[in-house]
Amino acid sequence: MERTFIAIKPDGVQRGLVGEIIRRLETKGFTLVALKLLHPSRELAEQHYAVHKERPFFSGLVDFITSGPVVAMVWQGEGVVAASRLTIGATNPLVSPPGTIRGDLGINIGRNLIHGSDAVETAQSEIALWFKEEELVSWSPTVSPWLSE
Ligand code: IDP
Repeated sequence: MERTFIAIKPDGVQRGLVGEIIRRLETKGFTLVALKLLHPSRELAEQHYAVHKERPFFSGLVDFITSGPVVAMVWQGEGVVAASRLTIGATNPLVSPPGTIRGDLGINIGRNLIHGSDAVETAQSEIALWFKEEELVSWSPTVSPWLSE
């Protein structure tokens, strides 16, 4: 079953939106398989956003992600990588449609609340970066027959 890495950024934690964001992912039908609260190191943040290291916003982004606690999670489900990106919404909350997490709750591109892996391969490397194998819990919700055919 497909898995993705999702993180509630420091603005989401500071604004008290952890419960609301997790509720949206749970009610969509994704399965939570790992969760922890941590204050990311600069090294972890730089590795996570390595693809953006030449961009002008890189150091501000690393400052922001390391500015407070982050909720790191792994979610599982059919097509969860692409489907959770739809639930999360566009990178810029100002143009993210209502109904999406960023559209309903986000402020602007530099304070967009949440990260979600953009592809299956990225998800695998981000999960390995943020979690140890033994932190992932394999389980099947008892509602599974009602979640997929
Ligand atoms: P994504 O988070 O929707 O996948 P990416 O383009 O991968 O978007 O960018 C990663 C993160 O970098 C964004 O979520 C946002 O926090 C930040 N970011 C992207 N573009 C800008 C920008 O132009 N200014 C400030 N921050 C940016």
